[in-house]
Amino acid sequence: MNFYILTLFPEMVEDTFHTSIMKRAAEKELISLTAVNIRDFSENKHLKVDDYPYGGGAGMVMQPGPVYSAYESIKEKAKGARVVYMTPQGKVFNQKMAEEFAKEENLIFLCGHYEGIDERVLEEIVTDEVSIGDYVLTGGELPSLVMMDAIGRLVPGVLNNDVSAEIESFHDNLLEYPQYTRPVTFHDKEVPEVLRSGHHGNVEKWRREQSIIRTLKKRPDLLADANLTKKEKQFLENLKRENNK
Ligand code: 6GU
Repeated sequence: MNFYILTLFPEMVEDTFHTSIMKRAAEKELISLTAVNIRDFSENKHLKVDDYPYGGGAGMVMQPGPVYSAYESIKEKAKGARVVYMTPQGKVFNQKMAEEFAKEENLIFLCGHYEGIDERVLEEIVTDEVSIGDYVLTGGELPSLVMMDAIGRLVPGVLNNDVSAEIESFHDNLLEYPQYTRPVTFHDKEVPEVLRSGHHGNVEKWRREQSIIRTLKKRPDLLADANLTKKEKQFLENLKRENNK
């Protein structure tokens, strides 16, 4: 997976990206990041890339020329890549979208700043508009880092344990079950007996049930799209009935 990012703050993205698991994945050449500084394509001797909005109003708008030239500088290498514009007006990012984007070979992220980017260049190059939630940030850099982390960890080989990407939170639209490690007793609380029993089937069943219990308690909205067996649906109905007593 090759990520490209068009930004006014390349160091911010590169430094954060090249940390921990993504750093190791980049060293293994499973993923790569190319940050393009939009300012390098300024058409102005002061390296300005923004100007006042036509029609008036607060703030500055990023000019179309430098954004387009930055895009052109990588478009051959990133052949056929989707161009993801990070904006609070976009579709709200979720795990399903991460899984879809993870199938791509190249992805280009476009990060705006100030009051936004001239509409004409957006119309020309953007294929997807994505937001990371209903709040406003100062730029698209943090959102694109969020997306690259969520997508990068799905690339085969990036996580040590290749099953862990599947069984974590949001697999089957359920939250993750509780985890325990040594010691057996901490502050008078014991690790559940079933996890120490060595009975694989019972452990699996207990974990699935805990996932359902947790999802019902913390994120009941997820259950509408959860992948449950007939038995698990019955278990969920019993839980709801118990809760209503
Ligand atoms: Cl993608 N950009 C900005 N500027 N703010 C956001 C966002 C994106 N997602 C949530 N808030």
